Amino acid sequence: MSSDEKPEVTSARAEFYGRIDQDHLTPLWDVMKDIITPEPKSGCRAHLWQYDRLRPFLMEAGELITAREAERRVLILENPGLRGQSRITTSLYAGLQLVLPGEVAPAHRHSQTALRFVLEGEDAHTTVEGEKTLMRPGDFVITPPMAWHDHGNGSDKPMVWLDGLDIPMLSFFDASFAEPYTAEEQPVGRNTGDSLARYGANMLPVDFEATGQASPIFNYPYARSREALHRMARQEEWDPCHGLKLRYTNPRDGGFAMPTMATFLQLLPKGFESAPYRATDATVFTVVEGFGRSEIDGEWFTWGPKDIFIAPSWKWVRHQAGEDAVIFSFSDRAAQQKLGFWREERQKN
Ligand code: 1HN
Repeated sequence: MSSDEKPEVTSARAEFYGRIDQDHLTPLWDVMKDIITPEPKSGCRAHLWQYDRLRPFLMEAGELITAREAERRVLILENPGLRGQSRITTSLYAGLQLVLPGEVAPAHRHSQTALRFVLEGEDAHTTVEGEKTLMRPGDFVITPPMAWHDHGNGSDKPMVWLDGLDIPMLSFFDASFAEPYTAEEQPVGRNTGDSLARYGANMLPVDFEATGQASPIFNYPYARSREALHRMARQEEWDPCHGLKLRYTNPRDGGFAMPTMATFLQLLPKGFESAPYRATDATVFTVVEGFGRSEIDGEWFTWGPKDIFIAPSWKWVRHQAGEDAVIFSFSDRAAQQKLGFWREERQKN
């Protein structure tokens, strides 16, 4: 576009703008430079939350309110540039959820897609559409749109996971629907592990027909994903920007596991220094193993296990691993690629 300047507001123009304003009209030439920017311009800021700082607040919340009363006992991670909007990035919601031993988070369903990434605890469960899965640290669990889901903790330790939902996207489209189930827990009609056996062995039932766009696998266990990365690492072939990075897929078509959100697991070997990278999908990272630091939009963030950090859209990111590190991440890349405007750029190291 021609220049950064807006056309001058002469008194005749101002008088005209005032008159058409009453008819709910406004001149494009006065706002065009603000709405069609040459590059992404976002309120979303780079930020890191240290798990050690968050955990005591979460446990305190555990004493203040039950999972039953809260429905979901979650502390929302609000981007410092987007306070009050329940957003971790412009298009995504994230929070830390606590389920204490003996608790139930009651069954409900909604049009938003949810992902869980387990940070702490062992063998608490979530039930999705009649199948219960036990969760362990590093497991990536999906709740598809309008799927009934409830959580419970039959173990003797608190369970904490990172929730990621496409709430701001559904709000943008005014497409939010939600309803409670008629009981606290839905009936379990399938065996634990059934969907992983059926859809997660690089095979599909011979006459498989997909219902909905989300993956029919709803727990991608960390043990398997980690094994894949560590085995691949022996080959010593690193992507300059990502180290080794795998995306979670839907076995139906090899696409992302969820329709709106993309999820990834990457390994950065000890001493690795990635080349600067940027993309239009603002990304939420959480560290599973290892220590390191990342430079995002010119600022360094030092991270360790369970820390959560944000890379906003189109800001340069580079990582340095102090020891072998495994990092989970999610973004709206699945939606952006379907709609055809996702973009990335790499720098040479
Ligand atoms: C939800 O259903 C869960 O099921 C977590 O655990 C967080 C945030 C907003 C709306 C629904 C869950 C949520 C949520």
